[in-house]
Amino acid sequence: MTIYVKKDEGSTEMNQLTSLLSEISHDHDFDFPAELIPANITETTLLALSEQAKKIMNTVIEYKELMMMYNCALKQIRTKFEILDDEFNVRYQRNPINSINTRLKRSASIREKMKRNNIPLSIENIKTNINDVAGIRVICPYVDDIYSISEALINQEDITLISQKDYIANPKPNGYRSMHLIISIPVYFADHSEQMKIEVQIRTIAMDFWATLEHQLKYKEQTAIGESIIAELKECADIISNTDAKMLNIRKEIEESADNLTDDDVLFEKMRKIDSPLI
Ligand code: 0O2
Repeated sequence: MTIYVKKDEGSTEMNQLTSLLSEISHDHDFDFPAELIPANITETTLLALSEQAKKIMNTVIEYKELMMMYNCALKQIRTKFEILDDEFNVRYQRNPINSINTRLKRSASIREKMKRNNIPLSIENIKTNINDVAGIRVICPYVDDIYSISEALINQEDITLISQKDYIANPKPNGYRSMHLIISIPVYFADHSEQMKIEVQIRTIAMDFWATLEHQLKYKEQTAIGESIIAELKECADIISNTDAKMLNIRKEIEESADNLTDDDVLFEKMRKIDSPLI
């Protein structure tokens, strides 16, 4: 954005405008060359410019605040998953979470999505209509971990489940598999609390491997993907799904053979795996 400002010591409105625009340019990377505007510009135009600048600055500040709130919501949900992982680890001696990634949707993607869905661009509309401004992806070793982790999350008192799509039980036609939840979580600030929506994607390492490569192939290459490649990708997704099922069976077989251990063996094994003091 380029705004030209008249340096006129006599006009209060002008001084306010100048400082307002300076603030915007310093804080928010606006392109603001402090140059003179033509001397014949009217006070009415300057006032209108000033009002416009105030509106822009207010929107920028509101947007920044909104992103800060989504970021806080992400910190909170990440902690919830980390706690579940710690608890499962102590109870069952293995981690049901392999890794966690969070992201805030880029402003260009938000704008593009709103345009695509014919939603007028406003802070309120972002909050109401875009469910994936804040996104968290949780990667699990095994398929049953996905269900344990999502159930444990949904059952928490402060979590409101807005929608759930089980693309594992019902994969997308292209082979995409993942558990998708849209949840809302209260976030507490200095003087108020706010319900913030988050998109949660939970999938296995294998599902994530496929989805990451498929996403790159789909979006990085400019040319449309042909039918045969779509079929090959689907085949890979199905092979990966079979492998996931086999790996889960192997784990269960090992766990079943461990059932023959005596109580003392189990206790010894648990103690062996706890490599740090409990308290
Ligand atoms: P990004 O960059 O990951 O955010 P929505 O468009 O979100 O309002 P939709 O399509 O019903 O509504 O949502 P869905 O089905 O829950 O999918 C949303 C997200 O899941 C996508 O976000 C992708 O991250 C992922 N996803 C869904 N389908 C596929 C797929 O076929 N392949 C891959 N690799 N990922 C998929 P975005 O916004 O598309 O992208």
